[in-house]
Amino acid sequence: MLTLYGSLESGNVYKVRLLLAQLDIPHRRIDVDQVRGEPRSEPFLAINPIGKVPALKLDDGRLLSESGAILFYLAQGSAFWPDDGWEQAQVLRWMFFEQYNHEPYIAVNRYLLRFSKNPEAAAERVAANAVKGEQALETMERHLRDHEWFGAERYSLADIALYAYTHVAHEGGFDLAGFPSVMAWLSRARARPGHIGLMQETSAEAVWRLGE
Ligand SMILES: N[C@@H](CCC(=O)N[C@@H](CS)C(=O)NCC(=O)O)C(=O)O
Repeated sequence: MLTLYGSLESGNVYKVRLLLAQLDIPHRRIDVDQVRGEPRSEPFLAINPIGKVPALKLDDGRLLSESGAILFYLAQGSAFWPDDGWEQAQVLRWMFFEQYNHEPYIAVNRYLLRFSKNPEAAAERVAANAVKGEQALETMERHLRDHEWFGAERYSLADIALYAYTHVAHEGGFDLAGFPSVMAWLSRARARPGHIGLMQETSAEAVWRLGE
């Protein structure tokens, strides 16, 4: 059985959990929590030297990390990764956008405001990230004015990658009320078969703690 390392609160881990749920792939989860500093702990660095979750261990012991790489690996042969080379490139385009223009600002502000012990100390960084995060949301809004999905003509890995932190952007201080096309897209994504919420464990999951 596949083993996923990461916590429920992590949007990057949620991307993988969402795809696993939508592909109906059973797995177990080992709770590795950023708030407890566990991704940078020696036991976890021995598993994933990059020191970040998510990480996925295959049945044969191979270890894959980076949410986009894991999504790509799991989605092979499924409807979430298109066959056409142009569409594949479009999906990657938005996944790279998520990693460079979106996650570093929206996810980081969510972390700083919701989970850090001293958010006041990060006020300047939060303010700078807010500007960049708004720009990412504006980009998404503009795209969605005449597209139903990101990347392909149907729901794909690009939508999963972008859904993860956009749907909790308010926790990072972003107001989605000014982005009606983004809100409509979030609703469409939520209506996809097999969708699970961020904090929703699936029945397929057994949860262990790191070190157990
Ligand atoms: N580019 C990575 C980012 C992963 C990431 O930032 N994970 C966070 C949790 S959401 C983490 O493990 N942080 C631990 C740390 O930086 O110490 C991905 O997409 O998987």
